[in-house]
Amino acid sequence: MNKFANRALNILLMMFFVAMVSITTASAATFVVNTTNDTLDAAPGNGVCLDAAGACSLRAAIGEANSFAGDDVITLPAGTYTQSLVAADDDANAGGDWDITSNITINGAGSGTTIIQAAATPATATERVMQVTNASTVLVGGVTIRNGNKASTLAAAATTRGGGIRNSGSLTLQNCIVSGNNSPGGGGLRNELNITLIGTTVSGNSCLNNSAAAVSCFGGGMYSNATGTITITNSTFTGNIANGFNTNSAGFGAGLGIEGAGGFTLNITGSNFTNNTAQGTGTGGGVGGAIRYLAAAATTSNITITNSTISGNSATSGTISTGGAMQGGSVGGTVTMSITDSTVSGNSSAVSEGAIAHINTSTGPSTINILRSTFSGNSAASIAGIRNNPTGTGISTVNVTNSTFSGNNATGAGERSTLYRRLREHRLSTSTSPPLPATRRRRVVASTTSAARST
Ligand SMILES: [Ca+2]
Ligand SMILES: [Ca+2]
Repeated sequence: MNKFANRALNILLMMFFVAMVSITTASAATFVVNTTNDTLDAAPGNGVCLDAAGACSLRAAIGEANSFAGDDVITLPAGTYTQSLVAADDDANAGGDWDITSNITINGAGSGTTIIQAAATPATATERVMQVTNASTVLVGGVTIRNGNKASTLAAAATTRGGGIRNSGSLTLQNCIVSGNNSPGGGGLRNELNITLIGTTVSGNSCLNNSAAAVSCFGGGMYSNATGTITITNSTFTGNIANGFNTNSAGFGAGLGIEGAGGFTLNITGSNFTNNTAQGTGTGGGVGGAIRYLAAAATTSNITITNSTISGNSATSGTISTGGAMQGGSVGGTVTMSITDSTVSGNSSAVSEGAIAHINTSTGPSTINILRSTFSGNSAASIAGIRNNPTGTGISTVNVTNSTFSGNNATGAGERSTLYRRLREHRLSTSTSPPLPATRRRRVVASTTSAARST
């Protein structure tokens, strides 16, 4: 291409770019935050972000963007943005959590420098950090979301769902940190539609409640009850806790808990689930150290885990601790889980299933496909590796192809590894392992707790 053709192309590209910019700006506005104060916009909907003091705060920008037509963008510079306006449990962005009610993009300066917090320290706030209240499309990039706290006696209470963010829309978190948040129904994140995490770390969050009664908690890092899609790419869940610390309580899904009555899709790629802890007391226990997955009705759910690592997670204490890495299955529907090019190692359960406890009480089929993956160093008192546990009439199958099972250790004096022993025979096998014979389908997981659901 000669230089004249090059110049013509450049001019054309420039014209195209200018056209695109004008199309974008015609239907939306960009609001640039310039104060860390927590203030209301003085005139929502006029296209200008200004509080009574003449500044643009995060709350004013969200309030203006909620009211102003178009898909708006908020530029959030480095700084620490702390809630100070009070409006308990409101969903109109008047105070407490920042409420998003329209399509908004929030661009932080980076998760190390742009901090959005409910309080300066963990476990002191009475509000979550942020809420997407309806089916809006929201992108939040380059921020830390921290120190939200919605303590409650009820795991299922609507107002207490989600310590960091409660999402009822289609939310993407890109290059964010979600840390130090707490709620009995989703410590860091609570998803009720679609959520995508890209390059995001969910760490040090917890689900617990302050009831004296036997109330369990669901999802230390994230909890989803959606009939939607959960996409986790190049992200990390670490150091989250599901703490069912009340009498006879359970902690479900320390890293991630998913319970979908309408079927769900969970795609995990290039991500790590490490050192998450599920714990409980009495007749309860920890259920799913990294991930708890449960299809709770006659629907179809699909899980893919690719190029990912699940290690060092644990289900501890209580009498039914189960699934050091994962616990779940189907109590009415069909679940297919494919684990490909991944590692499940060093997970432990105080009672049973060091790696995966998979149940199927339904009439439909349930399948785990394991391809080119390694299960090593997992441990439990009973069943170090995987338990495939169909108690309904549905056929449950674990297919293992080109994978390694090594050094998994059942430490108890009672029943040892059932499926694990069988899987070991297929170490480095290119064949497909058949379903367990009926004689090996034994030891029903404690029924009420393992099937328990939040709402
Ligand atoms: Ca305004
Ligand atoms: Ca709210």
